[in-house]
Amino acid sequence: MSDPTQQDEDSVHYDGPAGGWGSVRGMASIYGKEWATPAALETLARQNKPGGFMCVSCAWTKPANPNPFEFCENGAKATLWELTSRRCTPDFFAKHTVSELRGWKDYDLEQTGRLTHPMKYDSESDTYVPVEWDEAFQGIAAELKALDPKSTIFYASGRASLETSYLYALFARLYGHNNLPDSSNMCHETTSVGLKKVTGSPVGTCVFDDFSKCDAIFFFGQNTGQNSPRFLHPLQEAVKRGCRIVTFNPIRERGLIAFKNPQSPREMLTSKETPISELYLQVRPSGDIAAIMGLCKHVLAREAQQLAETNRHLLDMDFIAQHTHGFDAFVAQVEATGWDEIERESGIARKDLEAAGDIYCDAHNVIGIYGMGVTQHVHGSQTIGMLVNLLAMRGNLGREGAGISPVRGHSNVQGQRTVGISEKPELVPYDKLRALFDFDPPPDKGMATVEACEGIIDGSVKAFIGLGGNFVRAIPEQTKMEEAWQGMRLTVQIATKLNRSHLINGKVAYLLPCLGRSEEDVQASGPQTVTMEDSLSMIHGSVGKRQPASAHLRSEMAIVAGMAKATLTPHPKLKWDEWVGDYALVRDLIEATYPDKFERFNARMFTPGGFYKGNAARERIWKTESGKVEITRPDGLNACGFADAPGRYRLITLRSNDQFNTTIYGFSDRMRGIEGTRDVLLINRDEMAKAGLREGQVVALQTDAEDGVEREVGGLTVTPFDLPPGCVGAYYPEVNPLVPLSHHDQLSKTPAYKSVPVRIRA
Ligand SMILES: Nc1nc2c(c(=O)[nH]1)N[C@H]1C(S)=C(S)[C@@H](COP(=O)(O)OP(=O)(O)OC[C@H]3O[C@@H](n4cnc5c(=O)[nH]c(N)nc54)[C@H](O)[C@@H]3O)O[C@H]1N2
Ligand SMILES: Nc1nc2c(c(=O)[nH]1)N[C@H]1C(S)=C(S)[C@@H](COP(=O)(O)OP(=O)(O)OC[C@H]3O[C@@H](n4cnc5c(=O)[nH]c(N)nc54)[C@H](O)[C@@H]3O)O[C@H]1N2
Ligand SMILES: [Mo]
Repeated sequence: MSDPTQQDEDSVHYDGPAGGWGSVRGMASIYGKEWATPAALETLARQNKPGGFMCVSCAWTKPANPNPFEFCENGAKATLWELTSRRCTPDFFAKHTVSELRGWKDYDLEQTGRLTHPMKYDSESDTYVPVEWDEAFQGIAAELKALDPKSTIFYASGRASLETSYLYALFARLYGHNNLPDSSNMCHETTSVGLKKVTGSPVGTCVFDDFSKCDAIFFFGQNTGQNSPRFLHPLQEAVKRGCRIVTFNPIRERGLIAFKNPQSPREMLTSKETPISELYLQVRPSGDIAAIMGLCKHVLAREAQQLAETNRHLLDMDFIAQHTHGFDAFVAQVEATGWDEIERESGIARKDLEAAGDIYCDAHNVIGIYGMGVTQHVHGSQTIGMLVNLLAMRGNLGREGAGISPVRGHSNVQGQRTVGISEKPELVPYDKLRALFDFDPPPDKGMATVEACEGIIDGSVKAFIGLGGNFVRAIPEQTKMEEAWQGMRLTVQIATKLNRSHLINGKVAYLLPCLGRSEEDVQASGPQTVTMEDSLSMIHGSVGKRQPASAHLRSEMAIVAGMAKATLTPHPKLKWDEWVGDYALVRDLIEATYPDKFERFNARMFTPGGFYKGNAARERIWKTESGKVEITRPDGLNACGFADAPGRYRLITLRSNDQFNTTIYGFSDRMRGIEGTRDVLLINRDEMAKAGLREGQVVALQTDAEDGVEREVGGLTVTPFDLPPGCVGAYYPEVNPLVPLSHHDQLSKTPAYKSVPVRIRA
């Protein structure tokens, strides 16, 4: 059994707990670099508080009784990143051609600071030149009017508010398409499709209170300490009251091993830290289906034993009878699956899976948590199905203190889906849109991220608008995409900071700078509030107070409405100017479109802890095909979709502790002990020896796919790291050129970024 306190001594590692002085130092290093205004601390003190502003980092919930400082190291970095005093001005663009900037690193691009002026690409000088807002809107409108709406893409990156997102989706449909890919197409689309298929709900069933009532938590592929650090506080509380935590992750992530609360002076001054996981199992990448199969097998063995000894069931027979469909067929599959196969595919010993299974059986209330380690695989949806199967066995769904809880990414990514950013017309109440705006929304399904990329590559997509994000850097198949991108007629990027996607331009290209969420947004009716939905389906108002980075910035609402007004035929029901003047009017529209979720929206938006959007699955109403929880059977035991072969590794693409997606804050992956560089190839020492590699050697990775495309990323330094056999790790987005576009979850098309077949070229 793997002991959470043991580390592979030979590998680079960080000994300290997550949180602790390291996290304070992490913040301090950013304060030093990016400390912008004396009032930054005041902004941080308002972060994630009722009436305050909602963090632009992760989507973790904002509790009703916040900590004195309800922010984490990474939330502080995200805020300070936005509040930087550096400015990326027209002067800067005059000095650097776009071709030159394309040679810069992601880090250096964003270090230029906040964008200050609307800019248009001038192909003659190969530079961005300033443009007036109205001229930009008219120019964009002229291009859009000349194009077939179905050949255009409106992307959203998961940050823009509910109000802006609602208008953005409305703009797309009025203009004539459903091509609304969202960053969630690259992360939790597996949840939106896979979890919905089996529970009827596209989101998790847990609320905050459940974390104080559960007896065990099972983590699959979610890195709490780094990607949703505020979640460590309720986790620490849970552990202290006896909740048992089991983690499945190929990497021993510090946050799930031990936590020292940086907000507790006592813990900071003593050496006290809270161990988090009682059992930490280093599953092979893509081995979770097998691991959960093992857990289920042990639950069935315990059921048989308990029934024989006590004549009482361990399984929740009432739940299974009333609420599930397909249970018996699944039991037959579990029984037919041998332990040899389970051990081989999961990389975990039977006795360890049995020990984890015992923790599951001995707990009354169990929560299953997952993140990208589950969703970004060829069979990610099937893995979610397996987790639901496991939870269903003992009725751990739709009950207090139990349930399934995917941890979302961007701060409003879940909310964007809720208010209509979706390529699927059936998810949007078209009857309501017809009644409110007098038009017929397009009936046909639109393009999500993978289809959008296919369309850009084959030339059928002519225009791309990006509401935030760094699409070209975040997607798979980057090399081909960058070439094809330049064949588009129009590209528009709405952004706060310069990134690579702004440098790969269509024939006509605009770069439109917007306000950040921490900044004051004053419109005709006065200062505005925007709203978000967090990972636990709570809706919160957010008020920015900081002075905007430049007088020329516009809010995302104003930019979206500006483009829409210039493009669309005027209609008395389309009140773009009034809506921008008072966002409360847009909240009324959201309420009118989704009355069950947003009742009394304006009145409730400052409810401490947010107001709950509701979730039928939590009430045990299953909106699935059978009207019950669908108990599914996986096609096989590995989730990676390819076979093992000599010299072939499963590549995990990783986030460091010093980045937010494609935004690189720095080069310190503190909790993994990797400092000063991101160009590394992580691999364990046995594999190094087998492959004849030495520490510090510089190698290249090549994609091991037989599709005729050569994909290679070089300059990676071999770094010994505690990983399971047969896999390697490297940082996202640097290795994104290695991911084939066709390598995605079968059901939802979420790119399979966590198990890419590669070989090493020395
Ligand atoms: N600071 C910070 N916060 C963030 C982000 C950020 O970049 N930085 N990004 C935001 C976004 S958009 C998202 S979607 C979330 C992402 O947050 P997470 O869901 O935590 O995503 P990752 O860090 O990509 O991967 C999670 C874990 O999966 C593990 N893993 C890899 N393969 C497997 C596997 O096959 N099985 C299992 N069980 N585990 C595996 C990895 O070791 C890693 O620890 O975080 C959000 N929050
Ligand atoms: N290999 C690999 N690839 C991945 C992943 C992975 O794990 N591995 N993860 C995937 C995931 S989960 C996601 S979510 C995607 C992320 O994909 P995106 O969401 O497209 O990318 P981000 O890096 O979050 O976008 C950063 C940019 O957003 C802009 N920005 C920041 N704040 C604001 C704002 O308030 N408004 C506006 N308009 N713009 C703003 C800035 O210009 C910044 O440069 O990447 C995916 N790609
Ligand atoms: Mo994400």
